[in-house]
This record gives sequence, structure tokens and C-alpha cells, in this order.
Amino acid sequence: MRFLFLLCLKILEPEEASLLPPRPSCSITTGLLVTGCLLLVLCGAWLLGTMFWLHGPSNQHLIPEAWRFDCYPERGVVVTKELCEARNCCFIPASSPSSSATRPPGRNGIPWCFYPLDFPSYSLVSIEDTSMGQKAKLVREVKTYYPADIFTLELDIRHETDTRLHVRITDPSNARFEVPISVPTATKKAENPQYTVELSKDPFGVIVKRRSTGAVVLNTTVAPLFYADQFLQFSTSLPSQFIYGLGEHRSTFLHDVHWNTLTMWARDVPPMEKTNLYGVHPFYLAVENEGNAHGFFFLNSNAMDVVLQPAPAVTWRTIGGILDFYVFLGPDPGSVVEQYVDVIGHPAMPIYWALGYHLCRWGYKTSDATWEVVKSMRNYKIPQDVQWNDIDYMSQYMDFTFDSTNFATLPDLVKDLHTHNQRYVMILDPGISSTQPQGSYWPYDEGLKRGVFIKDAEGKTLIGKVWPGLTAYPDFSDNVTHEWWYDNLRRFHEKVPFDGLWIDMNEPSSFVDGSTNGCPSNSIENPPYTPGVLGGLLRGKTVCASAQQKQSLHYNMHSLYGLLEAKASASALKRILAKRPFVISRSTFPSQGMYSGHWLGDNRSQWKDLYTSIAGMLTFNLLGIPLVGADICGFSEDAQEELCVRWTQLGAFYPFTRNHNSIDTKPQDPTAFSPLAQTAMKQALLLRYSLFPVLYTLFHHAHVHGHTVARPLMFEFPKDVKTYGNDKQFLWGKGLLVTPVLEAGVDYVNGYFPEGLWYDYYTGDSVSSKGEELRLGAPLDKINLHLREGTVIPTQTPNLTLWVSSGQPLHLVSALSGDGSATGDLFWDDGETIDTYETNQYAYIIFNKTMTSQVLHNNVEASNITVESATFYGVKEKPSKVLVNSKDAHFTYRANQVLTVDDLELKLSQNFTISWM
Ligand SMILES: *[C@@H]1O[C@H](CO)[C@@H](O)[C@H](O)[C@H]1NC(C)=O
Ligand SMILES: *[C@@H]1O[C@H](CO)[C@@H](O)[C@H](O)[C@H]1NC(C)=O
Ligand SMILES: *[C@@H]1O[C@H](CO)[C@@H](O)[C@H](O)[C@H]1NC(C)=O
Ligand SMILES: *[C@@H]1O[C@H](CO)[C@@H](O)[C@H](O)[C@H]1NC(C)=O
Ligand SMILES: *[C@@H]1O[C@H](CO)[C@@H](O)[C@H](O)[C@H]1NC(C)=O
Ligand SMILES: *[C@@H]1O[C@H](CO)[C@@H](O)[C@H](O)[C@H]1NC(C)=O
Ligand SMILES: CC(=O)N[C@H]1CO[C@H](CO)[C@@H](O)[C@@H]1O
Repeated sequence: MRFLFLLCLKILEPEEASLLPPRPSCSITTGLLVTGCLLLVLCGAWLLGTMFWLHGPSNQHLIPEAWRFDCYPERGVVVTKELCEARNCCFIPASSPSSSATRPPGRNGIPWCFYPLDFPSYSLVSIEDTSMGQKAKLVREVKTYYPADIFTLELDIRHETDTRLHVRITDPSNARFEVPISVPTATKKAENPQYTVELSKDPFGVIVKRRSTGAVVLNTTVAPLFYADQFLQFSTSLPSQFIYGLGEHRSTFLHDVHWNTLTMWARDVPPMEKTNLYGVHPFYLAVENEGNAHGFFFLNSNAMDVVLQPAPAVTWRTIGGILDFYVFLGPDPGSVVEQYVDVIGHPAMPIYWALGYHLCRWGYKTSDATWEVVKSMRNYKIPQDVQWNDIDYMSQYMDFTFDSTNFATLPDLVKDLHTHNQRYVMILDPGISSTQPQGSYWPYDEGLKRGVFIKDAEGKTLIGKVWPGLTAYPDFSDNVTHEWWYDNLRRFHEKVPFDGLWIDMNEPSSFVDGSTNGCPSNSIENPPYTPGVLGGLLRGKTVCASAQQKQSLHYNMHSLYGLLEAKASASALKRILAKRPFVISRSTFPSQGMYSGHWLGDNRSQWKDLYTSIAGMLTFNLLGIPLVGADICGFSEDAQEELCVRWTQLGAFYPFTRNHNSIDTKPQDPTAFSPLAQTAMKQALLLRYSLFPVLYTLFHHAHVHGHTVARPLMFEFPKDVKTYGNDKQFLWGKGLLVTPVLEAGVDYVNGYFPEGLWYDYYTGDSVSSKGEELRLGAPLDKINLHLREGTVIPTQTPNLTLWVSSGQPLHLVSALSGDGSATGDLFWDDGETIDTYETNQYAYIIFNKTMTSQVLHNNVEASNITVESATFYGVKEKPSKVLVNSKDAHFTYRANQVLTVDDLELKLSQNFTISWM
């Protein structure tokens, strides 16, 4: 509000008025001012005055700086008045000292060169109704300053569901590249859409409003539409500055809209701010002023910039493909994510041990050294489900080999893991060594024979360089490659019976830019406009954009590499193991969650990285990839003990929990630290293991309903603005609040508690918050955990692996709300069979009120799982008797209002009731 008010005043300032450009088109009309001031009573009087004034001789006003749409986004150019006016744009230096006409990569500010309001765009010339909505013809009369404008376009508006609108703008005379992921096809127009769609004719624009509130969720009329062969751009206003998603970037969870350009193009680089990283996710979630949320998904895989500006508005600027986007109406944040994953695909149900503790490092020098750590973990009785190896295990870093000297005992190690109910996962890189003597390296020889590798522009196998030296790159857009990948995995599995795959370097990464022969010089390699990719060239640290893949040019396919490799890997694992596949991928794209999880990349053992990992984890939960976590204790640099303890505590609540370390750094597995630290880490991991039933059930809901697992507070409290920027705490599901320590040398932590009753998970002590920040004690061996009122969670006595603990009895913990109610649930199956939900091989139980368990589904043998005890937080008075299935039961009651009923021996497969009076 205050911002808008200032905006109004600013326009009226006489100094600014004197800056009025000579060109009438650089001024603003009432429409925009009305938008800017609509909400303001204070603006009312002013508007009246303005209306009058507008009819006077001088009807010119500056376009407010916040509303300037950049006409000269090229980097490394000093934009002069001449250059700008050659594009028929307005040149006015910005008032802010921080802005600049030069634009070094990664920096940006208020544009000095921006579109006038009458900059030529498309106009809508004809329209017709269709069974799904409307189709229209768009025409551009005036060419833009980029080559190959497409002058006639087809607009297709599809009202797919009541909460999902789909808009496509295509070239009716030439097929253009489209992203090869399958999306749902609706056949019936939505009957009661929560949105309205209006079309602006000239200039053309799409305006989408929320029907219930009138909130404008999309308005593309705010800036001209570009649709040239290699430059497609559109902008929309945003209803607020609260915008999330847009991965993969290192940033706070809530994005900064102050001239913040987020570039997307898969890239191998350690996470840093304002840089395109490993994955590409053109999806955002935005909150409107009433606390409603909507989502926007731009289905495009080409290199692109997403520009956020304080209007607030966003500009999408891509260099290929088509304009194909979805609007999701929510209205709450969780529903937006559900609607998004309905389009891109629901995340897979993970195999149970994926949720255990994983240990890895680069620089275990031998298989025996790896084994020693596993044994040491067992000796100290610290939970561990999975042991990993980085590239050390390979012979000369070649895929599908293992070093027969240093890793001679690898097969024995894997067998030993299996006899201890533990699992083995190893790394694979896509680059296949191309320099081995013919006949000595099957993967390359066979790959050449089957033609699986990416070709250069001339049709020859493209050669880059990765860990094994010179390499060829499998083209996973070709089914033939999937079969070859499977054959390699099957052959290797006969030697080393691995359980899952870690697919790294799949941006795809290369140590030479483009190829060993460089890349051709053409408009694919050097497009008319290059988004703000690190290094300024598409081929930076990857293969040539002009390289050829089965489905299209690498230019179009680049950011899909990790997705397609994950798809090939997951399907091969299913065939080899006949169980749910476990794959963790570095590069990701929408729909990745169907095939793999993700770790947040190679970061440092520093406190800042500990903190940013929360935003990363929450963002990937929004993006339909809930199986995510950062390298616990940090990847590069030596991890200090205190940091590693705090990180293990937070990491115990990452949906995917792996400690991973770089070469030539001190060991950082739990056994490497002092007894005090070890105990603290062990406690954190046992706590995670005890919460396995909760986590597993949350993954079931992610898989079936598209829910988030690690959940931002704002998802559960969308009307509480104080939660919007909170990325230091998070929830598991709706009711388990995690408040980690994120700084050194403290024994307390401040946490925000939204309005309501919260219970200390460990003691049951309650706190009633009015929506305030509270200081919590946090000695080194404690991570704060609270239950929200109304929550029931099933927990389990932990053991050293999840397989053993999965047979352990359950303990129910109920956090009663003010009126004495609470609900929770449990999903149960054998933990590894594919599609148990889809094929009816599961049990589903809900816990209601005080306390009824209802078995809603029971198609597995859940009868040997028992409920041993139940604890109730917030029982206001000591009961005189407690009844379990109408029989008297023994109980204890503590003064802090905690009731515990022990020795229940209740069969989970049967309904039961616990009540008291
Ligand atoms: C959409 O944007 C245009 C251009 O800024 C503006 O004139 C119009 O009032 C906006 N429409 C709505 C509904 O906000
Ligand atoms: C590749 O395989 C998929 C699924 O097996 C199939 O749907 C698709 O048609 C195949 N594509 C080609 C080009 O063979
Ligand atoms: C783990 O399970 C085994 C076998 O059931 C049992 O003997 C052991 O005591 C358990 N350990 C813990 C820490 O509960
Ligand atoms: C549960 O019972 C089934 C058959 O009743 C049995 O096969 C299985 O081993 C039991 N599971 C555990 C963990 O005891
Ligand atoms: C149990 O709770 C669910 C919601 O969690 C509700 O739909 C159901 O009606 C409740 N059942 C009873 C018996 O209270
Ligand atoms: C348990 O409760 C559910 C829901 O009320 C009911 O459908 C089911 O038949 C009950 N099962 C048994 C074994 O009583
Ligand atoms: C390996 C590494 O150092 N990675 C990055 C971690 O993040 C910081 C920014 O927060 C980067 O500067 C580092 O390069």
C-alpha cells in the first residue's frame, strides 16, 4: 500500500515532470495509473484531478520506473540514447543511483531503455469459440528489432478444469519445437471455472482474473508480445510481490522482485546467487492480497530469462519453442502445487530405504576404506540405510567399471550391506570414454554400433571431456539409448549388485566448452539474443547448442538432459530389480519427480549454506520433487564439528538425507567426531527414524495427491503475512514444525509460531501463540520440534535400519486442539513393490478425535504391526478412567496435561477406540 502511494506521488513530482521525453509514446495513460492507484482512497481525489488534467493539453506522464519493461536486455552493452532509439524505445536514465546503463552479467537494475506504451505488438484480428474455449488469430504489422518475426500466430485458450487454464500461442504455418513431456489432454470445457478470461484486442493481451475476488492474476497487456524465431517474450503484472518457485536458483525462498533476473539453462556450477544452476523450472507460485494463491507454468525448455520487477511484474524471455502456459487458481498454495503436478506428473512413491540415512564422500580411497566407515557406523549404533560411492570406485573414472585394485572388494562390501539390510548406491556420469582400445570397453563400442551418442552439427559423434578424459554423450531422447543404458546397467549389476543410482554431471557437463572441435559459428550457437547464462555462451561447460539429438537440436533439448537420463535410469532399475527405482539426479526439469529425487549440489561447509538449504528444499517441494536434500555438513571445505551437528539435525528433516563430502577434506561422517557430537548426531538420526511412518505417509500423499512433504509455513497459514518470508523453519506435512539452529555458538533459537496452540514434541508442554516469535532453548544436542494443535502422528521405535524398524510397534502422539480434537493418518505397504497404491496392496488408517482408528483400506498384512502406546498432549484434566475398546486401561497423567496409555497391544488392522472420562 505504502509503495503504491509513493508511486502516485512520484508521478506528480514536478522535477520528474520536467524530465518528460519529447516522444509522447514514452508517457503513460490513465489505465496504468488507475491500476496503480485503484486500492487507494488517497489516490481517489488525485485521480479526479488527473482525469480533468488528462483532458487538458498536456496528457503526458512518465511511466513509473517500476513499470519500465526493458527494451535493451542485451548484456555487456552500454545502452546509449542512439542505440535505444534505434529500437524505437524510450531512453531515460533512472533516478536510482544503483541503476546503470551497462549490464555486466548477473547484475541488473532499472532499465534506461524501455518500451513506449505504443510499441508495436500483435493485435487480435479474429476469434472463434471452440469446444474447449476460444481460438484466435494474432497479427503483427510492424517488424521488431530481432530477425524472423512470425507475423501471424494462433492463440488457443483451453478451459481445462475449473482451476486450470491452458494457453498456447503457436505458428500456424510451421511446426516449432515443443517440450516432449506428456501433459493431460482435457476433452471437456470446465463448467464452473474459478477464473475469467478477457482478451485485449489491440494491443493483444490475455487478462485472467480470479472470479471470486476479481484479483488480476495475469495481464499480458502490460508490455509488447514478441514472437520471433529466436526471441519470444511476454510480460504480466503480478498481484503482489510474493512470488516463489522459479528454480533452480540459490536465493531466499521468497524471491526479490527488485529487478531480479533469473536465468534458466542447465549448468554445472556450485550454487551461487544470480546464476543459472543445474535444473530448470519455469513455474512460480504467487500470493494475492487476500491470501489466495495461484500458479503459472511456462512449458518451455529453451534458454530463458525470467525478470522480476517491482511493479510487480514478470517478463518471460525465451529463445525458442512456443508460448505454452498454464494458470492454476489454487486457491490455497497447496492446491496450486497439486494442480501443477497434475500437469507435469506426480512424484514417485519412494522405496522405503530412500528415506533412511545415506552416507557418501568423494575420496574414499578404497572399497575397504568405504567398508570401514560402514562398520564403524554399526559399531557406534548410528542408523544408516545406504552407503554410496562417488567416482573413486571406477576404473579410470569410466562408467560401468570398478577399479579392480583399490575397489577389489566392492562386490563383497555390497553383499555385506545386503546381509545387514543396507543398500548400495553409486555414481554414474553420462560421459562415456571414447578413447579406449577398440574391443576393450563395451559401453562405447556398443554405443557407437547402436548410434546412441549425440552428434555434432556435421553428424559425427560429438566429443567432450569429463572425468575419464575424452567422452561421447548418450542421447537419452532416443529410445535406442534407453535400451543400451539398460544393457550396461544389467551387465554391471551382475558384478556389483547395486540398489540405486546417483546420476551426476547431467546438465550435461563438459570440461571443454562445446566440443574438442569447438562449435560452428551460426545463429544456433550465437543467437540474436542470449539470456544471462553464466559465461555468456550457451555452450559454456556443456556440448554445442548445435549438436544433434534424436528429438531435436541440443539448443532445444539441453535442459531436458537430466530428465531424460533419469527416465532411462528409473526404467532400467525397474527392469533389473523389479522394485521401486531409486535415482538421485543433479539436473532436473518439470516432471522429474516421477523418476528421481534431487540433491542441491556441491556446496560448502559453511553456516550460510546450511541456511540456504532450507529454501532449496522448500522450492523443490513446490516443483513436484519432494525427495530432496542438501549435502549434510556441506560438500567442499572441512566441516567444523558444531556446524556438522547442527546440519545433521536439520538434515534429519530433509526428505532426502545424505551426508556427502569432497575429496581432500576431513572425514565428516558421524563417527569422525567427538563422543558428544556423535551422540547428538545419532539422536537426530534416531529421531528421524522414529518419525519414518509420518514421512512415509507424507510421501504417499505427495505421490497420490501432489502434496508437499517439507512444507513452508505459508502453505498452512496463507493469510498470515508473517509466514511469507519465513525460510528458517518449515513443517513436515500440516503439523510437525521444525526450528533448526542456523548459526554458530548459540544455545537458543528464535522461531515464529503462527496463531494457535503448539506443543513441544518432546515434553508435550504447550504454548499458545498469537502469531509471535518465541525464543527456544537449543543446546547442541537438541533440534526444536513442535506439534500443531489438531495433529496425530504415528511414530515407531527406531532401529539402525528402516527395514528392521518397519516391523516395530507404533506409538501414537496426539496434539489436541482447543476443542479436544485431532486427526492423522498412516499409509502402510511392503515398502518396495511398484505401484502398491495403484494395485491395491496397501493399508490406510486414519486416527480421529479421541481416539478412533479407522482402517479404511487393508490389503496388506498389517496385522503383525501393533500400536503399543498412545500419548495425548493437551488433556486439560486428569481422567478418572481411560477406556480402550470399552475396557478399562492403565494410564499415566502428567501435570503438563499429558496423558499416556501404555501396553495397548492393539492390532493396527482393526479399528479401535481410546476414550476417557
Ligand atoms: C492490463 O494492463 C493494461 C496495460 O497496462 C491496463 O491498461 C489494463 O487496465 C490492465 N487490466 C487490468 C484488468 O488490470
Ligand atoms: C519410445 O518409447 C516410448 C515408451 O516405451 C514410446 O511411447 C515411444 O513411442 C517410443 N518412441 C520412439 C521414437 O520409438
Ligand atoms: C534393533 O532390532 C534388533 C532386532 O530386532 C534388536 O535386537 C535391537 O535391540 C534393536 N536395536 C535398537 C536400537 O532398538
Ligand atoms: C508379518 O506377518 C507376515 C505374515 O503374517 C510375515 O510374513 C511377516 O514376516 C511379518 N512381518 C514382520 C515384520 O514380522
Ligand atoms: C475423521 O476425520 C476425517 C478428516 O480427517 C473426516 O473426514 C471423517 O469424517 C472423520 N471421521 C469421524 C468418524 O470423525
Ligand atoms: C473400520 O472403520 C471403517 C470406517 O468406519 C469401516 O469402514 C470398517 O468396516 C471398519 N472395520 C472393521 C474391521 O470394523
Ligand atoms: C563449492 C562452493 O563453494 N559453492 C558455492 C556455495 O555457495 C556460495 C554462495 O553462497 C558460492 O559462492 C560458492 O561458490
